Amino acid sequence: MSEFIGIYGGAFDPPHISHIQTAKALLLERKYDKLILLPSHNPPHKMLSATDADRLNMLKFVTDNKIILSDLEIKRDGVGYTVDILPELIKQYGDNIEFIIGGDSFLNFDKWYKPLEILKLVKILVVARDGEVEKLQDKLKEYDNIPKLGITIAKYLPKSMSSSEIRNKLRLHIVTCDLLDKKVIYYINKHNLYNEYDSLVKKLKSQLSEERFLHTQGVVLYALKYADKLKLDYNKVFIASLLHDSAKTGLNYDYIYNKNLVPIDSKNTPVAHAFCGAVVAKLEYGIENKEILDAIYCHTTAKPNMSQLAKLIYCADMLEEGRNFDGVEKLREIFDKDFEQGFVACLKQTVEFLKSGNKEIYHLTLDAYEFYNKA
Ligand code: DGI
Ligand code: FE
Ligand code: FE
Repeated sequence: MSEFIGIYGGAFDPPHISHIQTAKALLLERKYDKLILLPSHNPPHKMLSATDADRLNMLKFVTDNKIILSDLEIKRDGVGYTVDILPELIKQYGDNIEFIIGGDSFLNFDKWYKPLEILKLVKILVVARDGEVEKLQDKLKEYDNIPKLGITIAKYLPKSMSSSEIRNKLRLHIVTCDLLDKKVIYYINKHNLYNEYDSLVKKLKSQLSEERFLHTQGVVLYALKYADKLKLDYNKVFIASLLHDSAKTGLNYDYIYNKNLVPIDSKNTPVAHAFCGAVVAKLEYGIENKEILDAIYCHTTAKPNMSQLAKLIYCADMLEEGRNFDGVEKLREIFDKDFEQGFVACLKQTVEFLKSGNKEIYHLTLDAYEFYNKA
């Protein structure tokens, strides 16, 4: 009988603690002789991703005598379907292979390329997330009468950890000791991975109070969580949310008013920093993109006819994890379910808050309120 081999594929961009814990736990639970880490291939120069070489190097810190790294998929170059790579894995590791896939992938398994072929080549281990198990058991029943080597749902439930959120945190200089192995962190720092926004982040950090910078990090993380879903450009979302409060420094921005770059009636009001922020982002941070500058401009007041990007920054500013005003949870729920409704609810909440405090409301805020309540 050939050795029992678990194959654990993924982007590992970067490999995090939960990847490592999962590998070790599955090794024990399934009694594999070896577990193979199989990083996927990224096209060269793929934006905002570590290269194949760097991901291989980071994974080397995770390996030991039972956890083995394979560059098979990376070396193949070009898109590889699972069904095509399996014969190569069998050639190398023998025919007693269990292929590990996530619960969410298994729910779409019938839409994979040639799923029935896959089932004849290898066993499948489905790794569920908390709360997914029942749904997966139902799904598994659909394969009862289909020829296969075996499908098992792992008992081990991995801690949910997202590599994309970790990349965002690294870009924002948020400490990730609880998410990444020390050696991986050291490698990332040494090789300047995930540092695309370093100069902006450093400059901003030196200009804002600690508290304001913390809030800003929260806004960026919150906004980025929705960038894909809203089909917004990652870079625009990152920069607009990063620089939205770039004029909240306590410095004097009279030069902006003296040059008439923003409406004079906003001077010394709570909305001034948003208008000035757009100018600061342009002149002091070198941001030229109109959409980004516009989103910064209206992040406090909102305005009629906002772009999706501007709405997202407006809401993320209000809903980031550091906010704890009454009703914020409810607003987050609405926003998570329906972006447009969430935006209108945020706007409404702000106007009602200002009214109840008898604060003067800036005319652009009132225009926005009227515009979106008619719509
Ligand atoms: O800069 P932040 O504190 O992160 O948040 P923000 O830019 O939304 O705005 C700061 C404050 O401005 C907040 O307490 C709400 C208030 N604000 C928003 N629109 C108006 C306003 N204040 C007045 N007086 N008038 C407005 O139209
Ligand atoms: Fe602000
Ligand atoms: Fe803010």
